[in-house]
Formats: sequence, structure tokens, C-alpha cells
Amino acid sequence: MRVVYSPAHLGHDIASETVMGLEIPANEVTERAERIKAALEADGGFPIEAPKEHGEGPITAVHDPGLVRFLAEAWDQMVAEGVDHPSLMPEALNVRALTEGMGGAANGAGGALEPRGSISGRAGFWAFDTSSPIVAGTYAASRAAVDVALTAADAVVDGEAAVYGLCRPPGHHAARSMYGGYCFFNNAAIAADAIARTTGEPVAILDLDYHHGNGTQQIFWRRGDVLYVSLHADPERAYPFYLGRADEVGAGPGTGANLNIPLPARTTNAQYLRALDRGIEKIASTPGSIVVVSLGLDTYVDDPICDFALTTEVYHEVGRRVAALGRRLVILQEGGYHRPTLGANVRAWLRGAEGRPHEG
Ligand code: Q9C
Ligand code: ZN
Repeated sequence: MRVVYSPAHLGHDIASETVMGLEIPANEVTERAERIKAALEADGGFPIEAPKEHGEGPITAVHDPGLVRFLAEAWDQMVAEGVDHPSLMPEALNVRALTEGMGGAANGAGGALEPRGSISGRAGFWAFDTSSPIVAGTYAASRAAVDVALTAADAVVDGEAAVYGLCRPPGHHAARSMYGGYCFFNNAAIAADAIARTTGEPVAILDLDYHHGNGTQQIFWRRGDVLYVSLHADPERAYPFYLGRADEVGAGPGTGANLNIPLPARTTNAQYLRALDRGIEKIASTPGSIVVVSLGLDTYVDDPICDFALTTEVYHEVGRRVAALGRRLVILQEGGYHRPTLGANVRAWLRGAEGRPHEG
């Protein structure tokens, strides 16, 4: 299977994140992508190629141009303001309820207007959480991750059965006009939108990251041409908390084109495979020939920030069942934080999708 990878991710080199105000060692680190790359190289069956530049057009097709401008300018503004922090993190978030009941204050929709002043205020306008640090290389890395996704998508549109895009940073939490959840641009959404536009066919997204892909759901909420199916931790207990419930089914032309399957703590291989079959059936019931897979391995039993109980063997079976849909696959990396097994887990999934045995 062809693999698309860019070393530009190394510039998004973050040391720490904050969780409920506590500073902890970062989870979404450069080592993740390097481990995956090393495991695929060692396998011998995964030729690695560089992404092609696709420009800003496919990004602003799904994201607010203001978000792109902010991310492009953020680090330089930090430096210009003399804010000598290791990374940029907002101190106040643009929460909607701040202007609740104020009618025409701020803007007509009751939200704040984009501030163009201090970097702290700008960051808090575009961020939805405080666990997604920005450093000098974040923008270049995020642009490269989009190019990785789009290059993988091009190859599949051109006829490849399955291509893996080693995206880092991940993307599925990034909303139309907000970054967060370690994500800056929504790689899978940008790829799915580009595929839908170039093929004129409906596209399905199957999100297998432990966390609900709130950004992807939001971007396609009103679209009937891009189906979003997600298996994830119940947001009653897990990030991103405010989206991911089973009754969220889409709206307008997108009604019925959003399927959330929330799962309990300690979800086992068997429970997961049953949920997966439901998701696969939903995709099989809709037209289209390409599926974009948001592949997170944070469902793994030993993941340090998650609570499912999946094992390496089941990833091979998950890949096998997804490929058995008989559709071409654009497989894009999302989360997965147990670094010692991350490479083996990705490799098992991809070998399963190719119909190769788990080992050998
Ligand atoms: N205790 C992805 O997997 N919260 N993003 C961290 C750590 C943010 C996960 C809490 C989790 C974001 C792509
Ligand atoms: Zn995740």
C-alpha cells in the first residue's frame, strides 16, 4: 500500500499541553509519526512518497479563511509581541454565552467579532480548547498534513484501492472556524470535500478515532453528499464533551447522513466489532465508491488518555472488515498516543485492509 508522509510535521514540536489547567507532557508529539513511519518501513510493503502541494483552495472550501490567516500569522505575532512562551495557548475563549441576551452587541448572531489585536485574544477567538499548543512550525506542519491527505485522495480518485496518509497534526476535531483537540485543519474533511467535488459522487467518512470527530460532523452537518459515521467514546464522559451523541443525525439535506455510535468505557474487541458492523452497514446502504477513514489508534487498551480495551489483533480485523465494503479507501491518521505500539497497530490495520496476514 502506498503511504504519503512529510517531514514537515517535525516542526510541530510541542513539549507540553494543559488538561484542566494542569501542565502535562504533550501527547500529540513528533515521535508518534516517526514510530508509524519506522514500522511501515520495516514491514517492506509500504512505499513512502512525498505529498504534492495543493494550495489554499481546498482548505478554504471547508474552513473559514480567517482561521487560515490566523494560523499563518500566529507565531510571528507571538514573537513580535515579545511573548516569550514555549507555545501559544489562549487565555480566554470566544464562548458564545458571553454575549447572551445582548441582542445586537458584538455581532448579530450573538457572537464576538474577530479581534485583530493581541495574539492572546486572536488565539482565543479561533480556539475551542486549551490543549492545542501552537509553535513556530505548526502552520507549515498543518499545511503539509492537508497536502498529505489530498495527495492520498488523488491517488485513490485515480484508481488505487487504498492509500494511507500519515497526517500529523491530526484533523478531525478542527471545525469550520475553530482549532482544538490537537487539530488545526481537518485533513479528512478537506479530502472528502475535494473527492466529492472532483468525482461528483457521494463520499463516506468512517471515523474510528476514540474521540468523536466534532469538526467533521459540523462541517458536513447539512450536506447529504458526505456521510459521516463515527464510533467513539460517549461524550458524557469523554472529550469533546459537547458533540457525539446518538441523536445527532444531521439537518436539512444532511438529515440522516450523520451516524454517531457512542461506546462505553472498557469497550472490548467484540463490542467494538459489533458497533463497526453497524457503521459499515450504514455506509453500504448509501451510494458511493470511496470511503475516507479517520484512523485513530487511541482505542488501544493501553492508550494513556483513553479507556477502550482494543488489542493489536483486532485492528487487523477492523481493517479487513472496512476493506470488505468493496470501496476504495483513503486512510488518514488521526490520534493514538501509546507510542510503543502505535506503529504495530497502524501496520496491523493496513495489512488487514490489504488482505495480507497479520504477521509475516
Ligand atoms: N487527558 C485526538 O485524538 N484532551 N485528539 C486531552 C488528556 C484532548 C484528542 C486530555 C484530547 C484530544 C486527535
Ligand atoms: Zn482521538
